[in-house]
Amino acid sequence: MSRFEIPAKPSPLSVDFARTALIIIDMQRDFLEPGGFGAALGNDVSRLVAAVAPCRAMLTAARAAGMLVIHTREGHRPDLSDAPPAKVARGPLDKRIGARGPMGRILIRGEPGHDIIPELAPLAHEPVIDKPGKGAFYQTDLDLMLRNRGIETLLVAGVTTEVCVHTTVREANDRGYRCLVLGDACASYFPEFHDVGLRMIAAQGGIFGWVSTTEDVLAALSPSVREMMTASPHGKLEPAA
Ligand code: C5J
Repeated sequence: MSRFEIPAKPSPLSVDFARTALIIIDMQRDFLEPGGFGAALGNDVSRLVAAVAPCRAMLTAARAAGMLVIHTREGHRPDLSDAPPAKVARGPLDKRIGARGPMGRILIRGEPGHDIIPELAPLAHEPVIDKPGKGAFYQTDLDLMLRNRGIETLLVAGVTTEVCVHTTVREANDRGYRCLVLGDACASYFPEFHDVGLRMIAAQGGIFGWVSTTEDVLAALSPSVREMMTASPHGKLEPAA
């Protein structure tokens, strides 16, 4: 594949899709559905739904284009040995990491709530990075995986914009990757944090990276991939049925 120029803030970004990976951050039931970690923290989880269709559209296009797709999940071992006590000891006892909830133990690997939502379920060959922190590089083999594949650019989507997306973008930026954040494929429980989070990434000449939209990235992909996508009644791009 050749290089494509993608409209973005603060400036268009030239991307070689053969050296690009799509990374979808923490689209887990624990963050998007009632009864999980996000809800335990008092958040309105319905605010994250907006990111699902754009993530799905981008995921379908990336797969069709043969792009490396990586999924991440935030969570901990059942014995909590990888969970810093300072992270666990927050909030009421019955709502902490490891407490039992309607989707199993909160933010624990192997529990139903820890799963990625069915709409974005990984395929068998797609790496899933289980991370104990907010950033996808912290205590994981993500960097090794990307370097082994010669990846230079990351298309970043997922939740939440100002927490795990931001932390991952900052970590990636420090490691020399170009991050193109798909603003509409990210979401936050706090719309104002989402907006400011995206502005922070592109500010100061792109201090952490670039911000674009799913639609602009899809438009840059090959026409055959684009033909697979269809506009939904809500004006969002979705995979054709
Ligand atoms: C949070 C995340 N918000 N995936 N995690 O705790 O952003």
